[in-house]
Amino acid sequence: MPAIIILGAQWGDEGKGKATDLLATTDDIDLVVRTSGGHNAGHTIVVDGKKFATHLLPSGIITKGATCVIGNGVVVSPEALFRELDLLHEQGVETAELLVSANAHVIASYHSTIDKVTERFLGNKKIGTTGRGIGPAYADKVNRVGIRIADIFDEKILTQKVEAALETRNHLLSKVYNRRAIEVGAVVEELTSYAERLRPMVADTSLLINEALDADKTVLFEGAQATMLDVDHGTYPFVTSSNPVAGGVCVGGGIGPTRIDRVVGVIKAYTTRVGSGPFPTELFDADGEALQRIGGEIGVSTGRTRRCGWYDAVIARYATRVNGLTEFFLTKLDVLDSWERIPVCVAYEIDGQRVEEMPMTQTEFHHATPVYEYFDGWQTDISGCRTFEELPANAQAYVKALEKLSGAPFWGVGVGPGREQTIVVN
Ligand code: 2SA
Ligand code: GDP
Ligand code: MG
Repeated sequence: MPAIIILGAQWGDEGKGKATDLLATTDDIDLVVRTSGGHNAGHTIVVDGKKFATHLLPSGIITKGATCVIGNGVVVSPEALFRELDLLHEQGVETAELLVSANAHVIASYHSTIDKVTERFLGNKKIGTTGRGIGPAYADKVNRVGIRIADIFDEKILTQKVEAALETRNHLLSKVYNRRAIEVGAVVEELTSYAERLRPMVADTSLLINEALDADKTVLFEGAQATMLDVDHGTYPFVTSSNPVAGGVCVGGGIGPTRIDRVVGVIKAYTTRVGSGPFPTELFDADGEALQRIGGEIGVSTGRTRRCGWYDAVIARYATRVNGLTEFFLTKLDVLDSWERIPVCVAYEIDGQRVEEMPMTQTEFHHATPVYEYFDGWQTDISGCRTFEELPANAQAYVKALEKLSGAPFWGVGVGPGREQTIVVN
């Protein structure tokens, strides 16, 4: 299976890092590629009880042997990139080889300033961004005033581009937000300071990925954020500014859709969300608090508490549809160990009507209330189970029911954060 996509089927933090690490370790992966987002992502990998976090770097960075690639669709903060690499080295990790697309867009410190200032300006209408400058960097890209990695190596071109980018930004900062203008020279100096360390990593990553696929090598595309945070298919405007869906992998990696063999949607046995926006199965009671506590639902990048709710099969079916999922990887089943009865949202009720599919408009989605079916819990510790048959009968029935409701087969089930705490079903 040469090209595999791993992506988030809900609102992020489903355990994509663990799924990537698992495949990278067991499937002889040659390349692990990031194609969207930036250091807003937070992936946790637990190996032999030791915890590692990646943000901008692909999770494959901790697996020796694989080459890691940051594709053209990613927004790259060189500062975050080197901070992350240095931290992993301090932790004694022998990192994999890393290549960065010459065409990836750059996040400079002013993007993060604009992100935070804009959020403050929005007040209670804020998106709840990570404050990492992701939205402003993608806005510059689409506005055709972005700075790309290749620009860092030519000071004359870089200066012209920074001037163009800051023209509108400074107008907004001084006239609307009453802030001091950002100086062109300071941004140029900031970015050129990374040139020397960055240079050996820069590559034509689209060519590299396509050549690897031509040579029948295995390429793993590691998703960041998730389907419901997609700028086109998510809960707009409460989304990130990129396309974390499967289609985004083609654009952000520079490959055609015919090259993809498997699309794996990672999905939790319940649902979480960080930041603002609608969330039909969200819980505001003791169950919500218990999911948050038992699941350790805290943002890996910002330390924010994640909102928690029950499994939403409407979202699962939607993720199957917009990504063309070939399979799911179900994570965190063990978090549900203590419940006597587990609700699952099988449909919505919107203005008195039962709705089986994701509604067409955001207004309808804001009005959606969950229709629940209830499943018996197993009330026993499943973290030591390694085969499907070892799971208690009620846990097996829960997994089988979710699979039937979600629209694609379940390939694996996670019963703990460790690499080995996984059950392969199919
Ligand atoms: P942004 O910063 O512009 O991408 O924010 C826009 C929305 O996207 C959400 N978002 C995320 N949601 C879940 N996990 C993410 N990564 C970190 C993690 C988040 C953290 O793994 O825990 O540490 O807080 C992530 N990145 C972006 C964000 O919450 C906004 O709703
Ligand atoms: P990502 O952004 O999708 O990579 O996910 P995060 O790393 O942000 O959040 C997922 C969290 O769940 C991490 O702390 C993982 O270590 C943890 N995790 C992953 N799979 C499982 C599982 O099956 N069970 C439990 N209990 N934790 C898991
Ligand atoms: Mg995460």
